[in-house]
Amino acid sequence: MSSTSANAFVPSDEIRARFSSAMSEMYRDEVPQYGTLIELVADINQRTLQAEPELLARMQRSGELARLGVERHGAIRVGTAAELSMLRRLFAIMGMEPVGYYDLSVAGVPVHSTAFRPVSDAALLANPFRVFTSLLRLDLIADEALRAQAAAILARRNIFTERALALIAQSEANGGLTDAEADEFVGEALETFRWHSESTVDGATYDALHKAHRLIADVVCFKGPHINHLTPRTLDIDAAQAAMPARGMDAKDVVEGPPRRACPILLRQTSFKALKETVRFAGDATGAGSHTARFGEIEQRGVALTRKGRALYDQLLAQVRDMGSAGSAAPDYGSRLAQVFEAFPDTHEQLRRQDLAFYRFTLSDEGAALAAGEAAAAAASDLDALIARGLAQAEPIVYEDFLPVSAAGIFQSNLGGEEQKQYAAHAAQQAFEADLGARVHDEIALYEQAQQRSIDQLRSALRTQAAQAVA
Ligand code: OOG
Ligand code: NI
Repeated sequence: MSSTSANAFVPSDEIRARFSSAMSEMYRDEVPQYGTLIELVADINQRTLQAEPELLARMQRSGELARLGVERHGAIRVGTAAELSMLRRLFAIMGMEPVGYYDLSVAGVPVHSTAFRPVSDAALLANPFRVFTSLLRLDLIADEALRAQAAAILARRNIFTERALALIAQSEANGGLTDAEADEFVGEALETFRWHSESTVDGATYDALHKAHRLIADVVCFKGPHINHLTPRTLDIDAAQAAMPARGMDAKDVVEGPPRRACPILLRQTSFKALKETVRFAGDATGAGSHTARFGEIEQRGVALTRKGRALYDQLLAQVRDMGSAGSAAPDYGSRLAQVFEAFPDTHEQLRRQDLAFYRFTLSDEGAALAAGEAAAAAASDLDALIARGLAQAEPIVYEDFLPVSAAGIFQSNLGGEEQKQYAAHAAQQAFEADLGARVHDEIALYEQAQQRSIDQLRSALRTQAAQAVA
């Protein structure tokens, strides 16, 4: 490739931004209630920022304010290894790589999943769009004949357009896509995620698969992996949850994840429940059936936790669940959650000093103005000392990933009812990666590296300052 044509390629961040906005537009058309949710979240974010000038200032500093409005994730479910690995290639064109492994079988959902997302600091800041992607585990269907039938149905479909496949291959060969090709690619990729109200199977087949698990019917009976929700980021999920019914939304009973805190950690999520939609089954010209799959979700993101912090989170959450159910049948869930999580430190100072959460360290204005000798000494001193002296500051690194227990709660509430299937829980990460055709990134390692990079940059800036002043 000559450098001139390479220069004409559209950056992957830009393709991702175009794709995520096209997806959002398509979903708003398909599911008007999602548009209402977006408006609600925008209102609440604006009010929160007005009420919390400190939050506003911090988000401005970190560059996060600019991405707040485009902040979202989506989710899809596929049926075969071939579909999953082609999706990996499709998302790679948009700078999205598989991060994390989520075993949902523990929660009675016969899938395992990863999230395709940008990984570098700059790419995340440019546009953080992620797609939670689940692969159906046919091996968890007990009925052998039904399992074979599902596999045969899946083997017959092709979820990608010819042109999308050609553009993926072309981008891989050439190292990118031109402006016109990128637009074409976005349009073609979108086709894969579109809703199809016509099922590829007859009503009896749908019913049989549905009976095995609603999710199996959702994956197997349609032409493609329709996007099943999109998720804007809210700065106050409790306010958004409370405001949903007034805007006509049937909100999920509980907010998933940690309780409300002064220092938000990880991820809190809630959704409006999936809508019942009309579908037509193959060979059935007269009657129309229905299918429930698509919903809208909101998320509030907090600081990413270290392995130690995550272990504490998992332990406390398990404790809350051991005390009773997490569903609508448990009106005391919120208070149990709040009570147990009192054991999780709730100032950024404590979270950082106890090595529970990740931070991005930057020089303060004072730090950047240090004279040569002082800069040299500062470069060698430890971070706590620099922070105590006001020479450096620690900004929370936002958690960009998902939580398996929360994801299970989101799945469950949108599968209708309190359906609980028992599967022998066994994570199958290696099998998943073989199907994907790649290893998934270890999400915690990514945060560790981001924190370390910020420390290296801070020290190197101080050293440069020391050297320059001497010269
Ligand atoms: C995915 C549910 C998981 C989340 O935000 O945790 C998810 C699905 O229902 O396909 O999106
Ligand atoms: Ni989601």
